[in-house]
Amino acid sequence: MESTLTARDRVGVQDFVLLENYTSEAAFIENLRRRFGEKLIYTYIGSVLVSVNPYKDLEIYSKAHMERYRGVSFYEISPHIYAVSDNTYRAMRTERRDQCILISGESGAGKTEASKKILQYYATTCPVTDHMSTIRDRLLQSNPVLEAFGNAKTLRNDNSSRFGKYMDVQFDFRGAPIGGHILNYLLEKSRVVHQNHGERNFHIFYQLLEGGEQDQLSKLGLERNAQKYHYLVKGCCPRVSSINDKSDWKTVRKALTVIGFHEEEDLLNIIASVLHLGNTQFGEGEDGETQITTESHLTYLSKVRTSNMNSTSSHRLTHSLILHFKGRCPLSFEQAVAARDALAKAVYGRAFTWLVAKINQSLAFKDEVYNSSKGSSSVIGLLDIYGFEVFQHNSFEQFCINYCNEKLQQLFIKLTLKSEQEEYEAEGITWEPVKYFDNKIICDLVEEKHKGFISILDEECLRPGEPSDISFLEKLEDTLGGHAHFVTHKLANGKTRKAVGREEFRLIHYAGEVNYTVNGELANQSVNSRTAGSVICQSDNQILSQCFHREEVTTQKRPETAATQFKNSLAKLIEILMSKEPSYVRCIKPNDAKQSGRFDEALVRHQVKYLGLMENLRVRRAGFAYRRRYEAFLQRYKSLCPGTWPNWQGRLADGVATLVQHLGYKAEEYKLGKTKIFIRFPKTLFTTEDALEARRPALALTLQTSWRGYR
Ligand code: AOV
Ligand code: MG
Repeated sequence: MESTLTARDRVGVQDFVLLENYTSEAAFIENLRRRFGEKLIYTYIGSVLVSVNPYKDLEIYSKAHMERYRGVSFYEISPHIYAVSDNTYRAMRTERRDQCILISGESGAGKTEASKKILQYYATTCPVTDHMSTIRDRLLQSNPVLEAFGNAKTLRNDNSSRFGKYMDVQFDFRGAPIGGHILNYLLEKSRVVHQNHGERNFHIFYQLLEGGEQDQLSKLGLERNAQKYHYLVKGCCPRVSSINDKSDWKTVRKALTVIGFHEEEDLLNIIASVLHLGNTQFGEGEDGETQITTESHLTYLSKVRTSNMNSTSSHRLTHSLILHFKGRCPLSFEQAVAARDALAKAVYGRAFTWLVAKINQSLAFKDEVYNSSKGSSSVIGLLDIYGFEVFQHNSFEQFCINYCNEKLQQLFIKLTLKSEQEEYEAEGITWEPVKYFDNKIICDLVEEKHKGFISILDEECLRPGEPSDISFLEKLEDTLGGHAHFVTHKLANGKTRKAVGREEFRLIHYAGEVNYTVNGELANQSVNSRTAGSVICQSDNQILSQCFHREEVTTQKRPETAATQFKNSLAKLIEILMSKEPSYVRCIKPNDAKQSGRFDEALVRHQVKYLGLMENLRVRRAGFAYRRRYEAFLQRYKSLCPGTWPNWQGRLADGVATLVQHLGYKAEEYKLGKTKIFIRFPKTLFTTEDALEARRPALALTLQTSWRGYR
């Protein structure tokens, strides 16, 4: 095939493995910067794709581009997310092994965009029959729906995913998409009731208010003005220039139709009820008791919550808000506010989970329809999960997110080393151990039985008496004091540079140090607000009554803490990923201003560090920089040796041996495996390339491979 590479495509090296000075972080970043300057946002580390967010529409995602990457190997064409998509797809088809693509990077780095591009690639290039097109459309349309409910404008990203997502796409034996399944992780529920300055609540609220029809809004008791709702004004940011809520609303409505969604009215009721809840205010009654002072909202709340609600249940909801469920003692003003917010968060969170379940039903592989493909399907999983996060104040949510990243890093180390080792073994080449930082010690610190962070948290939550955030912190100090990755105010003894507050603990993550506040840690752990749940499960609203099961709110069994739940779901995720063959996309954000063309070196350096890219490169380069199958190597260089030109007739391995001997390769420069040649230093390869170019200058630019461009 003709070369698809132009001179511009060859700026820098397109695979870091071929960097001469591969241990130098400066050289690494310089290569990224040079390529980024030429709008070359993709670069490999072996088969890992590094992507730098261009913050502008590059014209590299057309159907024609997709076609160019079909069936083409990594080395023949410039790096691209489509190359990863295609290679993964082909590996699934030829090896019949489930695959997964793990996308990581910090907020705004381009993970979600990458996952959408992969999905679009499959939707466009995979074969489809008529009824399969339904599934294909549903797979694509699940995105706008989930983004409306699970994404929000943050300071870092105008369309930030506030939940983790793992999506399986299932293919039949012909390679056509036939189904899908989504797992969602840890929605940032606190956003429902509070947003930081400059941030918004979830998109859907603004979409409904902007785009909903007038009579629809009246029915829900809503005004077309986000400013009127307490839950929408905390961030002082009702509008975002890059977002058109009105047209997004249309997109979401259409997507819901494609997905085959019939409970729209109930769903709108829930969105509205959260807004009404937020506007429910409390005051003091004559006897000093807490009262609801905004009856009108409560009326709407009860109206929208259940279509034919009787006055008793309305009354009960009122009471559930202002009275303790169990003890029936009146709540203080603050407690009433907290109960209200907890209810709003619970309702929204459950509705989101329900929505995912609903989408899953619609994506489910239906055996009876696709009888022909029974039993022989394979899966590609896409993981788009929050990256490592460090804020001024970090709480339970950041803790979970960063713990998740520790686990994924651990998986990455294990799998990368494993696959390197396996390749060496398969090729009969001695494995040389690699030095790297194993973050298992931090994972253990968090999750070890009895003496890990989560165990201690569980214990403290269950303990009779008056467990508090501070008693929890003391317990942590007792158990974890002396651990190299755990620091508190008391344990620090002035040894660290950055101060640790009295209500904080610090974890030294593989990616950096983070201080977490324990303020509210214990309160965060109760996963269901039983008080309100008991009323809600009687609701006529189909969605809510399905979300809050009666048994759950009446059961005496202590529910799992949020931390334990998260740990368990993460363990399941890791298990799923371990059973598949992984590919990796590492996303980098070039600047904090969301601007195109700006490359902030310090910011990039930081990400290179905590994405573990240098570590990754070191592992990949540990033994041999380059490896190539015998036939490909011979095909390319046979003209350099009279013995192999024009055609080698014997065994391929012998041909390659003859060739490299003639080229003067020294013994320490290469090894011959069973099917591949392994070359230790890029320089060896470059010298050979120079020889080739000297011999065939005219051909050099049209060659099918691009090794020249690596410099
Ligand atoms: P994220 O998923 O990694 O952040 P996104 O995928 O939402 O980040 O990307 C953020 C924004 O960057 C997008 O809305 C686009 O404007 C732009 N962008 C990203 N990738 C590309 C690309 N390949 N081409 C053009 N623009 C792009 V978060 O969800 O916040 O962690 O929680
Ligand atoms: Mg995202």
